[in-house]
Amino acid sequence: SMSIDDNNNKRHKFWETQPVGQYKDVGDFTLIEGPIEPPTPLSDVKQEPYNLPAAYEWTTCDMDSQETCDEVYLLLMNNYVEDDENMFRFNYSKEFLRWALRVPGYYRSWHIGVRAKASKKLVAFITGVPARIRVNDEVVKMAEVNFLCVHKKLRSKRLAPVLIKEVTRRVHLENIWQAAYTAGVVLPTPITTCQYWHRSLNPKKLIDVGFSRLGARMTMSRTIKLYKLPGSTVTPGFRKMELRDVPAVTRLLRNYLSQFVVAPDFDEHDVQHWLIPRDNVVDSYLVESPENHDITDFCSFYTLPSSILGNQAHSTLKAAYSYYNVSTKTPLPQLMNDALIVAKQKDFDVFNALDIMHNESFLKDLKFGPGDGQLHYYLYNYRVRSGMKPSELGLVLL
Ligand code: NHW
Repeated sequence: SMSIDDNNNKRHKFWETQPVGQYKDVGDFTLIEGPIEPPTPLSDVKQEPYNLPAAYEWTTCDMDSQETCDEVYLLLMNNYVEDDENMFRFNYSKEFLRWALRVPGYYRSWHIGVRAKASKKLVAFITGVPARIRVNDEVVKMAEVNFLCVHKKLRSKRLAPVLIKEVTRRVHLENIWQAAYTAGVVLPTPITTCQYWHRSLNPKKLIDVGFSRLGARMTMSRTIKLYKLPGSTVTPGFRKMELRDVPAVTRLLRNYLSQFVVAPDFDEHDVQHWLIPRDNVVDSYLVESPENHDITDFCSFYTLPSSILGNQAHSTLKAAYSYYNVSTKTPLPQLMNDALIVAKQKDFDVFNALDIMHNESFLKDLKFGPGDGQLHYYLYNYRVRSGMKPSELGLVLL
């Protein structure tokens, strides 16, 4: 892997031209927090889409259309993110994509595809959704950019910068000038770098498919015993979140997220969209005090399976990803242990979490192991003081 110096020296022909923190700025504490460049007058924003190679055309993807949703699903299923060893590929479900893209106040024009002119086949994709993100004391309107994908046969042709410029243009047309995104690759310049941790729920399958390995001096049966979980949750008053809980959960979450340097500014509409349970998409649980019915704790995870590439016995890895968790009364490790128990009941193979927010307080105790993947967080056209730690981050992107 590359050292910091190699990254500093690596040229980024596209990213060097963009209003993002550049490597030369890292560690310069004189730079003030805030926009890197001011907004331009809306009338100066380019009115026509950027040029694509002649054989391709832009398309706006209507995620309400079953047909378009299928096309997007298949493009991502076959061409989206893989691990370094090309053993697994994210397999976001259609319901998940609809949830992730049709958010409160979304712009259809930010769901951008590229088609081959002749065949009309969808060959590339990028999306933005609007969000209010707080950075220290400022709440900033941003686009959360995700699902950047170029068909495997069209890689390394500099199509990605065109997609990024086009989504930027369409975000600018809505008078929004900042964005947040994550990537497994190092670009100029992460606001922080996080690590994934994995908690085996079905260790035998994880070992069989090569996701994990039998530990030193471990047998399969000892491993299965090590990761065994109780059959039911232990916290009194632990139950699924319902629509009527939205006001209480919003209060709990807003209060909790206020301590982080970067976090979403959720209102009740956002909480209703992002946290009300949806089958096979997002699960949310809370603790309602059996005495006074106060909502004191909350935990959630989303469902993101991965295709297992080239395994005879298994085709998908069912993974749960830790989302937003708040504890005020139940200790966080106990709350998350209950989350593991329900995830196991729902037949997930693994529970993943980043080392953000207060997650470090439960990862080791609950037998999560560090993964090899890193996730870098970025802001576009917004400078944050350098040296932010993952534990100061309160934002989860899908
Ligand atoms: S990260 C997941 C990205 N997707 C995948 O990894 C899927 C599999 N890979 C691919 O489809 C979550 C292709 O490899 C992609 C690159 C399309 C990734 N972010 O076309 P070229 C997100 O979706 C730069 C940003 O030749 P390619 C977040 C690369 O550094 N930039 O490459 C998305 C180089 O630029 P440089 C990335 O392999 C956030 C240039 O692309 C990148 O055929 C987007 C090479 O282009 C990545 N993940 O296609 C930014 N990967 O300067 C949003 C590569 O180094 C910014 N590159 O020469 C905000 C916009 C909104 C602003 C509003 C005010």
